[in-house]
Parts: sequence; C-alpha cells; structure tokens
Amino acid sequence: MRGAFIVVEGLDRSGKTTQVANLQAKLESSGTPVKLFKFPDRTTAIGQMIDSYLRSQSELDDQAIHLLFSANRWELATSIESLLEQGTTVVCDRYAFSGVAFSAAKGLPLEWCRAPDSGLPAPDLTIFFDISPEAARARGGYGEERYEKEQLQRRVRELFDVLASEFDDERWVTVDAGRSKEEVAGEVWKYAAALVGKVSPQVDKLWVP
Ligand code: FDM
Repeated sequence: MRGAFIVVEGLDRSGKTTQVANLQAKLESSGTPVKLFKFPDRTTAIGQMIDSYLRSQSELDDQAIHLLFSANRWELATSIESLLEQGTTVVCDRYAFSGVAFSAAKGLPLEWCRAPDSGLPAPDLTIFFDISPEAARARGGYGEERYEKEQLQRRVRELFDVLASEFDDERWVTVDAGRSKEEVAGEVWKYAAALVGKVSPQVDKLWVP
C-alpha cells in the first residue's frame, strides 16, 4: 500500500508548523512511516535564492520568484513520489496552493500562476488552516518577512478559497485554526487517520485535466 500525501496549507500565524510536527509525531507513534517536507525548502540552491528574497536581501520580479518557488517543488517531486510508492506517508507544510495564492495576491493572473505547478504529485488531502486576520493579529501579528502584511494575507485568504472550491470535501478540508492547539490537533488527526491506508494505488497529478 502506498503512503498518503497530506498537504497542510494556511495563513501565517495559523499554527501550521506546530501542527505539522504534531501530526508527524502521531503518525510515527501509530507505526506509519512518515516524512516531512516544507516548502519553500530553503536548503537547496534554489531555496537559498528564495530565502534571500523573502528576507528582502535580494530583489526579483514577481514572475521570477514565482517560478523559483515552483522549481523548488519540482526539484523534490521525484523524491516525494518515490517515498509515496515505497509506502511512506508524506506530510508537506505548504505546497503549490501557497504558490498560486501568494503570487496571485500580488497581482499575477491566477492561471499563469498555476501553469508551472501543473503535473506535480497531487495531494490525497489538503488541510487548510483558516485564521481571521484579527485572530492572527491577536497571536502577535505578522513577522518581518516580505509577505507578512495584513492586507496581503487577506487577499491570500480569498485566493485560497477560490482554489479550495475546485476540490471536493474528500480532498480539501478547512480547519478553524483559531481554536486551542489541542482542538485543532484532534481534528487534524481525525482527518489523517481516516486517510492513511485508504488511498488509491495511483498518485494523481495536480491540475492536469
Ligand atoms: N510562499 C510559499 C510563496 O509565496 N510561494 C510558494 O510557493 C510557497 C511555498 O513564502 F509567506 C510564501 C508563503 C510565505 C513565505 O513561507 C514563506 P514559510 O512557511 O513562512 O517559510
């Protein structure tokens, strides 16, 4: 049986990274082999260019940075697919949905943004961590990086809604991340446990008609 491919998406300050680590630990202790990915993966050569851009240490055209984010996924796509085929569950902190939502929020056309990610391994399930800009602010607000601004995050949230509307309830679930860590973890685990061991043999391709 192949591994499940679970993507966790969400806005900044939604607690995504904590919950991903928690999910990994729970899967491991239930005996499911699991590997965590995080995009952008800042450790590769492409990832270092992205990191420098996000920390405003370099400037790039919106189109150029968009394509680097996509290339950063493509450079790991084969590893993700092989792990899934070997039976390892892959949990991914952000994926192509962040890619499209953030670049389209800056004003690039949505379909242009989607094209370079078309054909990547498709997640079996995307768990979207939703948090209102007000609740994010109450958690200490956004940090220093380029996209951590309230108005942009509002637009990103709207664009995630557009992307979500193309998936059925089996493939995309929204979790109210404004609740306690324990409540959110419980709901995430419910979705993950229902999926692992029940995925179809074939890994689908994202955004391929
Ligand atoms: N981001 C992330 C993008 O703009 N495009 C992408 O393809 C991805 C994966 O990078 F603001 C944005 C989202 C976020 C920033 O993400 C860095 P982390 O999760 O804070 O490292």
